[in-house]
Amino acid sequence: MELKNSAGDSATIYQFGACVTSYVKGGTDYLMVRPDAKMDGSKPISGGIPFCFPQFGPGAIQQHGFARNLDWDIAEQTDDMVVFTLSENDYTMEMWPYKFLATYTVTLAGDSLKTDFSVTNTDSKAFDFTAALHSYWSVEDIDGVKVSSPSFNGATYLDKMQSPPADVVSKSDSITIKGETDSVYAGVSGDVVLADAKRKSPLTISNTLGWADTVIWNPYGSEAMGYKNFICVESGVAAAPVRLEPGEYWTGAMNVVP
Ligand code: TA6
Repeated sequence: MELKNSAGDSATIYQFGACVTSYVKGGTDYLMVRPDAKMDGSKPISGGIPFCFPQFGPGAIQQHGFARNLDWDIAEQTDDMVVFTLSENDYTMEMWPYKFLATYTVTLAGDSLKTDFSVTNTDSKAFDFTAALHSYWSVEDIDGVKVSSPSFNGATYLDKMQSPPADVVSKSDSITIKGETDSVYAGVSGDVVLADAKRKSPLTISNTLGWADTVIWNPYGSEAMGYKNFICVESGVAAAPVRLEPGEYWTGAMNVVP
């Protein structure tokens, strides 16, 4: 489906995985879909803003969880806003035995793309989850990219390129990509700014609620994945799980501000 606003901006969203695959403002698409992505539902969409829920990364259930593998329901839709919902079914219960209601609202505002993700525990027992918006931001050239936030400086990150993965303390407030990178920064939230040397103005990934951590991923050198033209700067609760008691809910809000 496509959202449009009066400024001429647009966003394309697939019901499969509730995945936003493009956000065009002022003629620039700020999202990227990998050249090796499958768009036919045969695997999760590798691009745009895929969902990782109820598990980020490898673990007890399939990589990145099931939310990106399922058709979400559309609860509400206007020209510039859509509300998706997802709840348990036989497939999810077999993998993760909890009842839940996930709600994802995407709004094409005049100045930004707004996302709100809420999870409610509708079960009679507590559950833990991790999650992320595995956002693929388009860039002109990865070698000219800098990702900044004051909270990077002093943050501990899990460097997944080490074997085994190891905690490292960051000594800088910005990140450039010099090789394959897969890092989970605990406590990096708020405004994370993505500057691209070949673009006039930076993109702000504004985490206003819930999303507590930031994941940086780029498969540097992989032409098949189109590594030169994207960086994943992911808004997550990935460093530590969120626990929800029956009836409790959690909300993560992330706005993309060009
Ligand atoms: O978020 C980083 C990461 O978990 C990497 O470890 C890498 O595997 C990537 O996501 C892509 O995962 P996918 O399952 O979409 O191929």
